[in-house]
Amino acid sequence: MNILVTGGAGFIGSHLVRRLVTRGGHSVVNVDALKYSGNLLNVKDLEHDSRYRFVHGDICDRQLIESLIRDHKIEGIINCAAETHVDRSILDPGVFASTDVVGTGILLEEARRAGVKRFLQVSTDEVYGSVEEGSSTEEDRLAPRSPYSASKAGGELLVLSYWTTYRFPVMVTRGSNTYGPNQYPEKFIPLFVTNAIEDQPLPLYGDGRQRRDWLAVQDHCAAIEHVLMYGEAGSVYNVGGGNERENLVVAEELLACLSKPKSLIRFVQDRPGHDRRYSVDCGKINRLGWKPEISFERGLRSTVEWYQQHQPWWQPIKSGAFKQYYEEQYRRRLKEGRTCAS
Ligand code: TDX
Repeated sequence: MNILVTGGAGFIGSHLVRRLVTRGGHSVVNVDALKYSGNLLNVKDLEHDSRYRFVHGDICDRQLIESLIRDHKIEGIINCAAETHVDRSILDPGVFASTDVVGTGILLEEARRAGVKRFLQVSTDEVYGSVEEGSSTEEDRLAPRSPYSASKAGGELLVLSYWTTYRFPVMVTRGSNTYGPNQYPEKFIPLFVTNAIEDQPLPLYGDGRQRRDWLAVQDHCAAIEHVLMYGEAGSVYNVGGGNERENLVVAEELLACLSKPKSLIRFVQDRPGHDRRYSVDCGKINRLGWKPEISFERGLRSTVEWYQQHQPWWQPIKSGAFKQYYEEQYRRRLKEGRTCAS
């Protein structure tokens, strides 16, 4: 299949592109705007593969998308391009609506006009909002609570409307918190692992008792490929890792992997509107034939090892433009934070 992956130089996108090319035998065009978290090092190993092509561009560029679909005879599209970080969406919400809603709409419309056969929107379990008890099923009401999750909800509703209105064959996956190699170090696990390697404090929001369901990036990509191939048009599929943990417990586990002391943890001012818990019911995608294979213990250990062994990947990121964001987000918080003992 000729597949266009958007955001393929990002975290999930790069793992997905590699999987589709090397395991699936597909021809893949990767279009990525290379914004702050897009990184060509993530796909460097594919550079000389004849089934792979990188194009620097934005999903908001209608002409570019139109010509890419036509010139490469694209049959399937997977939209991984997105602004993804909740904390950044609190600082600067506008860009989230531009990329995650308007950009998705442009890509979708060009796909429909060109008669693309399958369109998969990579979404998130955050669209359900905070789930204090039980697990969300695909029929549950959407109740996003941050500018990020509201933008992702808007994007996927637009995608789903194309099935209802045009019978354009779309699918949506709602993945849980994804972790693994190559994740930009603004996210919880890579931020905490890289800070711990450098003996820097780990800024844990609030009481640290929020719960997330952790999904290894390799399992997430297998699910996306599976839905692209076998998913029912017009359908939504939850994708969870089955590894629900409190943030504090994850912080302690990753410190143990690194043999670093718990005293590195700092309880800091909470994220505004912080969702307490996410949990998705995965019965539907299980019935379609996918289940996760990587235990959290194994996945976390290998992720920690990857960051230990790839300091040349993350150190330039943390000492570059990221530094300014980190200062803005954490400096005052860390000054006012407290350790476990205090
Ligand atoms: O410094 C931090 N301290 C902290 O306590 C950061 C960055 C996070 N946290 C907490 C907040 C969350 O409860 O850790 C948890 C995970 O935080 P993030 O990595 O920011 O992820 P989350 O907000 O849960 O959203 C993620 O999962 C769904 C991704 O960022 C989204 O892109 C995805 O859609």
